[in-house]
Amino acid sequence: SKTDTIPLKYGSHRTGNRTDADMERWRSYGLGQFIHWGVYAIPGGHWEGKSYNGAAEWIRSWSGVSAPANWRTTYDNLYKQFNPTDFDANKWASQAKDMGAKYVIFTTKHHDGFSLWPSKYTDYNIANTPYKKDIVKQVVDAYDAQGIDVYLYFSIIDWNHKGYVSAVPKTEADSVAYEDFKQFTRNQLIELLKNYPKAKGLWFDGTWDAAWVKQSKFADDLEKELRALHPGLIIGSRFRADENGKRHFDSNGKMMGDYEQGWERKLPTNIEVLNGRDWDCVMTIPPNQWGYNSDWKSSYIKTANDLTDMLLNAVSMNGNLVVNFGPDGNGNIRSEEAHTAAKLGEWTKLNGEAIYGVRYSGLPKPDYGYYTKKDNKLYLTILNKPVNNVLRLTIPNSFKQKPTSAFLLNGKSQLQITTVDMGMSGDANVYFDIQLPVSLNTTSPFVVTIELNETK
Ligand code: JFZ
Repeated sequence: SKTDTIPLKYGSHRTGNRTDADMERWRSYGLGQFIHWGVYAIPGGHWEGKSYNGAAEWIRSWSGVSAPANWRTTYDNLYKQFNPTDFDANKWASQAKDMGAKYVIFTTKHHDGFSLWPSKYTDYNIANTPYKKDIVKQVVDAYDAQGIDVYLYFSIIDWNHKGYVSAVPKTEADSVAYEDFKQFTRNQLIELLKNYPKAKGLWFDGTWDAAWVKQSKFADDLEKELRALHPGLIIGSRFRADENGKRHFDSNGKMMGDYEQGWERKLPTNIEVLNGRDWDCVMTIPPNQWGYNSDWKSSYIKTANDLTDMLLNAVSMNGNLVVNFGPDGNGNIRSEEAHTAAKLGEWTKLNGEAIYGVRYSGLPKPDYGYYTKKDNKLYLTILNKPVNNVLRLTIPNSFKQKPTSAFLLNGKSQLQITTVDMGMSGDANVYFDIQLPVSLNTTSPFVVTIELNETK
């Protein structure tokens, strides 16, 4: 509903969502996996015996670690010890498949600048570790073999590159160095797309620096170049800013990129705020740890049920939920994460119909759970089972379809559904009651499938 009132060269180049097959596929994923892995997995949130509460992948920047004597000589030399002998990409991929993930976002390079592929453009890469082998290639091939689409996470922030700066360069020397950094960034991105053509998209991060925000022309040209190199490429809204420094949405309020990437560890509370846009939510299992932190004891760890709730919250509003994993320095996925993935997988295997390829139902959200919809099927995932075992459906008159029958999705047992006459004239809704079996004694979310017919 926004009109382009401000002329822009480097704003959004599209109105509305993409309609091609690649984006349709993205839209049907429902559940994804994020993996944060790099040399920060070695310290695992601890440095010289001290525990750092911030996100473990940021440890290089915390005071104490960031003292020059430390990071130049110690953190940036961790790669010389990086030898994850237990790493098995096929094991990760089959675990992701069992969880029900349809796509994976993998950190090819986080803020520290360490490249998990043998990049020609920096020595700070996997080839120069004792491990030597290309990790990005193994991840791409293993996940692809399992039918899981791969997206490459790439941080524009690069603490290891000499020309990288956060603030707008002030001196001539800094500007020259920053130009060199921009070309390095471009080279690495082209290299990634050429090396790993199976990748479906790029997931950008670390794009908030004032120096990068100023690069509207460079970033716009680069995005076009990357798209031309890799038709169908999917890029989120967190890559570039327009010429007025607006990120995610340009100065006219139009989204830049193919989907909204601003839902980081948070979920929209209603469909209206999304304005019909595609979006994903990336979620940590602890409150805020992406990379491996050996100490999870001091904070709340989300359960598989918590994640199921968030997954339904996302898909009920046309979004994807991406659950993060932080493997340790040896390449193992920690037991807590493996357990949660397995639990979530048990649920997605039984109830996949309610989460994959579904859309926003068009109905108001019920208090006891979430609706998702596909064609003439409405799925009601219940997280708060009513104590009277009756699900009252409130269907606005404006909703074109009406319920005809109801089933428990897993088990397929039919449930009684009755029309409720409230005896109120001029009511904007019609009501239906679904009787749940009184014997249904479950502590897990469950799905009721409601069949709909067309009504006038
Ligand atoms: C960034 C990274 O700094 C972090 O380490 C992790 O990789 C995460 C996925 O992305 O952190 C962010 C990015 C964006 C917001 C917050 C933290 N944001 O938009 O609120």
